[in-house]
Amino acid sequence: MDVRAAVAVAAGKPLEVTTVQLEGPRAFEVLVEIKATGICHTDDFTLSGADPEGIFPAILGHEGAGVVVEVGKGVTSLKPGDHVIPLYTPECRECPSCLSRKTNLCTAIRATQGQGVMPDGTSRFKINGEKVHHYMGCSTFANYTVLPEIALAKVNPAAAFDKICYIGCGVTTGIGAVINTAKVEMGATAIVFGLGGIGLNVIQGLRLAGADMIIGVDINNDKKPWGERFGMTHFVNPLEVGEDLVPYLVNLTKRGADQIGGADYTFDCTGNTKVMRQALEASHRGWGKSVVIGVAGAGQEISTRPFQLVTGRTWMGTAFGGARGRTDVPKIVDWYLDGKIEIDPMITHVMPLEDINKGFELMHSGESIRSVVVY
Ligand code: NAD
Ligand code: AHE
Ligand code: ZN
Repeated sequence: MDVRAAVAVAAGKPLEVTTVQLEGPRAFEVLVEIKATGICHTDDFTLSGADPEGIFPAILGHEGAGVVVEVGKGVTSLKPGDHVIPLYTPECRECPSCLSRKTNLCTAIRATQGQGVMPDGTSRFKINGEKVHHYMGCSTFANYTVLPEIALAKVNPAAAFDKICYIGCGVTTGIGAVINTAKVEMGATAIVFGLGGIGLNVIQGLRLAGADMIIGVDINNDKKPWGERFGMTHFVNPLEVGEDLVPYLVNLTKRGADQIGGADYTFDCTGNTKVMRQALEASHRGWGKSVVIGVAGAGQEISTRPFQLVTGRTWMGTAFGGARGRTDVPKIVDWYLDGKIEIDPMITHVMPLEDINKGFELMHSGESIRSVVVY
């Protein structure tokens, strides 16, 4: 069938909105009509050429929501009409990783996902007979796409697609980093570096977990009211502190009898490796946990003095907030429907597919929190 898609033709070039041919679902695959998709910084990262796994041409997008149209042979858990959220971290419930109960990083189809193809090694997308790659197993910048059954979470049909698409990455990543990865407890102190589409969800996750002191750090002062809106208690602009950021933050987190300072939990939501180091070193001696969420480009590395770890800090990372998609995503949709978490105010811009490049511009200028494309 012919579908409308925004195609990433080459690194650093704007997406081209055009007609693409999509083959129907093969065995254990599902055809989904995508109704809405968010634009995440990771889409921009791959489009920029910084992603070692970036392949062109490809149909990017991994933060979608839609409806099942057709199921391939062998599909048992979904049927036409079901509302679904695509999962770039699938949940097969059979691979050693899923069975370990120690990680959400299902390995059933990760290799082919990274190669931009379906699990059988082929692509369902073509333009005039030429192969176009899938992206993160999702390709939500197309109004129809094909995904493996294990990469779809069935969700409550009462929820609006143009809001819950954000649960497909940003919301789950931010809240999950707090609850699943860091396991933040009531009364904790925390520092969130980068108050964009992910960082604000870390902040609302911290509020949900009952953290006392939630410090937001961003080089853009416009993010201050945004952080406050979701539970931030203090804001720091590194460009304005007038001294080294780490000692400044350590000093800020000194409380009562504890004059050592440093936050119980810190989160990098920037993808900047220098910020990742600051986040680790601003965590508390003896027990601080620092979670890397941001994605850094090919060739970039993190470093610190090993003494930072010898003295009890833990450096950890999270993908999709440690969430097991088919199990956890439907619950997060219900949290949204029950008013337990907020999504609507973070969706600052909505646009048709034709204007998708505008969504990337709004991200670059720092004007948007999340742009959502509606089909
Ligand atoms: P975003 O562009 O919406 O937000 C980034 C924020 O960081 C902006 O507010 C920006 O002003 C701020 N910032 C930039 N440099 C800074 C600095 N030096 N100090 C402090 N703040 C700074 O991006 P996003 O969608 O929130 O994504 C954030 C990062 O998380 C990206 O690297 C993205 O690829 C990654 N990500 C990771 C996962 C995961 O599963 N690990 C999931 C989604 C996104
Ligand atoms: N392809 C990149 C890594 C990109 C990356 O880390 N992706 C995150 C999700 S970001 C969503 O916005 C992730 O899930 N990682 C785990 C995985 O298996 O990809 C690279 O550096 O090669
Ligand atoms: Zn994302």
